[in-house]
Amino acid sequence: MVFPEAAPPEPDAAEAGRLLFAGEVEFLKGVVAMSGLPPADRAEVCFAGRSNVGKSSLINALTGRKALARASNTPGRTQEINFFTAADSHYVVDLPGYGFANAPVAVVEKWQRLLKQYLSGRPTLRRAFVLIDARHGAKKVDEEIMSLLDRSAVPFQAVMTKIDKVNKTELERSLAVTRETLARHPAAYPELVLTSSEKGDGIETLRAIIAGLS
Ligand SMILES: Nc1nc2c(ncn2[C@@H]2O[C@H](COP(=O)(O)OP(=O)(O)OP(=O)(O)O)[C@@H](O)[C@H]2O)c(=O)[nH]1
Ligand SMILES: [Mg+2]
Repeated sequence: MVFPEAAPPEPDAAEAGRLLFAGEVEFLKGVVAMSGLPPADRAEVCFAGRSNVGKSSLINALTGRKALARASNTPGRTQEINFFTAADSHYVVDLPGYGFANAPVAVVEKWQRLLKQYLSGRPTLRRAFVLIDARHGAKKVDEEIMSLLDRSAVPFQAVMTKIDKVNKTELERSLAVTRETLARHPAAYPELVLTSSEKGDGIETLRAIIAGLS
């Protein structure tokens, strides 16, 4: 099968992932312009996805802290590029959501521009995780981000979110749509991760994947 689910990590990889997030994970800063980025001095991963897809919740689940990255019911809540430090070795970055317009046009444009600058201009960005709601599968705006990542040569990996909200049939359907989309994108990593921040599915796998990127 193309784009199979990533296998659960081997014990060593799982332990490395656990350790990475077991210590202090701290909020470093929120960035509103490229000039505010911290020095590119360590491995970095970011979480991209439509507004409300569950980026902040996933970061909270990875760190085991409920309110580290702000998660809310209000789409468009995360409007800055938020940097978190994990074990002095990684930056974990929570991005503003895309594809949501309930904000002044000028504001939306400003943060979309920043998002694009960041995704295409960060040399230490090892992988972008592109989050896709398991209820919907990849949409046109997701594909736009994937194309930007292709052009910027940033490897990305699809992460299905909220799998606790769908049954098997619905999941299979959205996976099929997502796989079809991924197949058009050379920067797509060949495995995807199925997650639920609510129930914990896929969290150990994702921790191990991030720890493996250095
Ligand atoms: N059932 C369920 N709900 C989830 C899950 N992940 C996130 N949610 C809910 O989805 C909503 C949005 O989550 P956020 O983490 O704030 O989404 P976001 O992608 O950071 O949103 P923006 O910052 O606005 O782009 C919240 O109400 C979360 O509680 C999940 O795995 N399962
Ligand atoms: Mg958020």
